[in-house]
Parts: sequence; structure tokens; C-alpha cells
Amino acid sequence: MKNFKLPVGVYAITDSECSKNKKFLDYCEDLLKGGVQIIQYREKSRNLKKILSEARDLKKLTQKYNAIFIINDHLDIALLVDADGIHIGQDDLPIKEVRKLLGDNKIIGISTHNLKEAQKAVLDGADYIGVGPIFETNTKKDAGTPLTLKFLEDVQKNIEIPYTAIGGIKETNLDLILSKGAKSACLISELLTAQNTYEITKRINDKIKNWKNK
Ligand code: TZP
Ligand code: MG
Repeated sequence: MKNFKLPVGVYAITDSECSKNKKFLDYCEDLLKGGVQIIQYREKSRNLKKILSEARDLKKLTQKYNAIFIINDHLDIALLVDADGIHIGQDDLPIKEVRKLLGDNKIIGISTHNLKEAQKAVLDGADYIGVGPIFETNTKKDAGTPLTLKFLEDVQKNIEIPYTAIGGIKETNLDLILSKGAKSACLISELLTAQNTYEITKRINDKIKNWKNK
């Protein structure tokens, strides 16, 4: 997609494993009411029929709130539900192949763990990159060693396409990534385990939007 701009604020990702007592669509609606403008559907232990039906429901909901809807991993599902884009990992199909099937009007994001991967993503035509894990996380078991803020600094200086910081981001360490220049932050467990999804989402989203680097 030409000149894609990642919304400033929270980039939310679903994960039903970690949201035991929250109903999927209610949870997502609270995120959207809290101001989230991009949601990624990421469910690792669901069968494909369930993934398809949840993705269809979430697509409708995101449309109602005018938010961007991204599917993790599943290109077939992204095509079937006419998602706005897909998020892939380093071991998934190459971006160039994904682009052939998805076309130029859709968004392709890819997770990166070092500057080399980030630069390759740009050359391959990614619309945005995920940068992480910045901090320790229990949500993704194979996320690897935290990269610390140095990688974020490198990306900020060297990468021209939008990026979102991910991995162990909490309300309490948000300042650290914002002061490095991040304008988009992915939070999974912090939002899922909060008592009140709407309130925490709104607070964090507003903080990112209003952040001014001194
Ligand atoms: N990719 C890198 S870290 C991560 C993913 C999907 C998990 C982030 O989850 P949390 O709970 O915000 O640390
Ligand atoms: Mg993946």
C-alpha cells in the first residue's frame, strides 16, 4: 500500500489464551471504544473454522469503528474476510509472494528482531514493521531475548517506514519507548489482564497521542 501510516497510539492484538474471562467481541469493542484504530486478530490455538468466523465478526466490528483490521499469519483468512492487511513473521511466506496474492491496496506488516531484518523488510515492500520484543514477555513463548531499547533507537534513526514496538510493554514502561520516538505500541497482556479494558486502553492511547518529546 502506498504511503501507509500506522495510526499513532495503541496497536491492539487479540489473544484468547490470555483473556480467559473476557468475551472476545466485547473485549475488542472495549479496545475500539478506548480509541484503538488498529487491531490484529492473532489466535494461535483455534481451528480454522473458528478463526474464520471470529475474523468475520471482528471485521464487521472494526468497520463500525473505522479501524484497521489485520490478520496474523493466515493469508487465506485475510483474503476471505477482506481484511485490511496481514502481519507475518520471518519464517512465513516471503513478502513479495504475499503481495502477489494480496495486491497493492492491502497492508503487509512483518515482525523484525534486528536492523538487518528491518532493512530487508523495507526493500521487500513491507508497509510497517513490528520491532521487538523490547522487554521480557510471557505472552509469546519463542519471542527470544529482549532486544532492549537500542534496537528501537536504531530503527528510529535508520528506517523510513512506520513501526510499532512490541513485547512486554506496560503502562509503567511506556515512557521508555515513547522517549525513543515510538508512536505506536503493541500491548497484549497489559490490556487483556486489566480489570477495565476500556479505561486502560484509553489512558495508554491518549498518552501516546499526546506525547511530546522534550
Ligand atoms: N511478538 C513479539 S513479543 C509478542 C509478540 C506477539 C508478545 C507481546 O505480548 P505482551 O503481553 O504485550 O508482552
Ligand atoms: Mg506468524
